[in-house]
Amino acid sequence: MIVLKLGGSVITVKDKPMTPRPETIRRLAGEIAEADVKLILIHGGGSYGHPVASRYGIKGGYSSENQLQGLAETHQAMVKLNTLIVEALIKAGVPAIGVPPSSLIITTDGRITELELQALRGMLKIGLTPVLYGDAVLDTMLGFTILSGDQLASRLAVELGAERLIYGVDVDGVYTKDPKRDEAELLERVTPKTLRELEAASPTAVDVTGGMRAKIEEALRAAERGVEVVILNAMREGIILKALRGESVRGSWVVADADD
Ligand code: IP8
Repeated sequence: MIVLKLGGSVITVKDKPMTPRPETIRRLAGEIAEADVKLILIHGGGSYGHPVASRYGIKGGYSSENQLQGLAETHQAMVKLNTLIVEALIKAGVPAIGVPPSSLIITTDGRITELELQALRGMLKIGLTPVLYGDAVLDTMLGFTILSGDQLASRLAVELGAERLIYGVDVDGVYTKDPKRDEAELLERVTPKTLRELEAASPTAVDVTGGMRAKIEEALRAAERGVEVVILNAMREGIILKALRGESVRGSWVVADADD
């Protein structure tokens, strides 16, 4: 079984509220259909979930009653995006089913502490492709918060014994510097040590590019539990198909059991 997380910047135009990338979504749905593997798909919020969540301060938890409206709107924005993805998959011939994380998960200070897996296990067993997303969820300390698709993907990969976890983003992987601003080198292998070095040498490399630091930290959690983890560029045509098939692709492999 494979867990694939598609970043919000891949499937939406990040700086234009509620703007999807229908062509990219269609292409990716086609690649997933062609790969024909047992899969859980998770997607990020992009220009759907993030603007409304930040307007109401949902991540920081409960501070006033009018945030409840914001929480509802955040979730609904994600449901809309999820519908676009699920519909594209169904059209491509994948028996995809949208699953709202807020119904299965409770966090404690932002980390998943309750996770109901029965339905997901059953769906995978009969050959359905569950499609989840970063969501507004209840939190035992904060009241509510935002659960990132990155944490969800890593946790599901571990709990469901995935052989591979693929993070599809809009850059080729982890760079020594911010590739959108500076001349930078792609790291084909990322270890806890590389992460520490990156943070010390070039904080923007791990911070600016869509929260790369948090992504690497989540990736390492799965790698530590034996999952093969790769961060790659889902904007490149055909790369998701190859990665799902286990063929070699350009990207950054995240490994925990390094000899360093
Ligand atoms: O884009 C957060 O998921 P992410 C989604 O994976 C929301 O960080 C609801 C903002």
